Amino acid sequence: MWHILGAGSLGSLWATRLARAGLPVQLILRDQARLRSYQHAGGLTLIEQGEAQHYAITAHIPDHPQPIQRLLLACKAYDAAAAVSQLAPRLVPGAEILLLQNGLGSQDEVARAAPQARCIFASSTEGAFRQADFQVVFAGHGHTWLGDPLDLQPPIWLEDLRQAGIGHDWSLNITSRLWRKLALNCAINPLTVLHDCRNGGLTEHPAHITCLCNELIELLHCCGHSAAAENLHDEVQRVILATAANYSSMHQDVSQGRRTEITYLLGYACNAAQRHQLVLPHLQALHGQLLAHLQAHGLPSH
Ligand code: NAD
Ligand code: KPL
Repeated sequence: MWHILGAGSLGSLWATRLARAGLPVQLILRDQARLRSYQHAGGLTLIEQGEAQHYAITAHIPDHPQPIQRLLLACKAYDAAAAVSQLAPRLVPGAEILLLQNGLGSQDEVARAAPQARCIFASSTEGAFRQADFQVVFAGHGHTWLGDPLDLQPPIWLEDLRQAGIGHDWSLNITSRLWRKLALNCAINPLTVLHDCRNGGLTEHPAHITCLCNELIELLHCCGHSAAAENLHDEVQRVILATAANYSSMHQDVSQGRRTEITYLLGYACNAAQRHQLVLPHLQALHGQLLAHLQAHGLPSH
């Protein structure tokens, strides 16, 4: 049984594809009110290339008594630890939690909240957004890397993902992958917010991007992730051009008045720099400006 917490964009994308492959799926929704509106919708709708398919997946709330062996955690990084703490009494010994959160920091928080479980980290380039409640659009096909820094043995359920058509690879260095994605996000996302532009708009700020990349490379080396630093600047430029017409995820969050994952992205990078007594003036200034921008827009700065 796949228990999936969070019927947002990624949770719905995973739930519908697993259910379509005939695999048993149960959604865990926040509370009775959300469960009632889900029941009213009658299930999840996945919209792929303009085609909508409906999946009547069963759902319950966190205090349901059913034990959990395998949990897909599909909430935002800032909700992850609290969500898992709530479910901790239901996790059987040897339970596995698959963590879809972007950035770094929430994985350790979850591991502390559920020490009895095996935590498998994911880094995904898939893209999905909610068109309406319980209706998700599969916007960008991509790939998901999965790994466990404490146990290099892949779990048997990777076969379920293959069956569901979820493109994936087992990574022997998932932490480095997460750092690489975090570095890309730190070089691109905050600047798109501060300049209120699409990713392509950053081609007008090449010197600033170069300074940020140099500091991120220094940080990655210092944190023992030299592989994640390789050709970072080239990849940042490549991503800016390849996604020129898109708004970054952080820009979308801010423009829609949603809380950002700043603590787990730029905030995490700046904290790591501080721990290593590294002075990274451009990154720290960017963090300060982003915090001020969020506060000025009435958004949480954590
Ligand atoms: P989302 O906001 O669309 O969905 C999160 C869902 O979790 C919401 O429905 C929320 O109500 C629910 N939730 C939170 N706490 C809960 C709780 N205690 N119990 C039950 N439900 C709870 O978020 P998303 O876009 O799916 O992103 C999830 C994570 O995946 C983020 O870290 C994001 O950065 C990452 N990610 C998203 C995408 C994407 O395209 N959407 C791509 C790559 C990575
Ligand atoms: O992942 C991204 C995001 O918008 O969050 C990209 C497209 C890589 C930009 O940082």
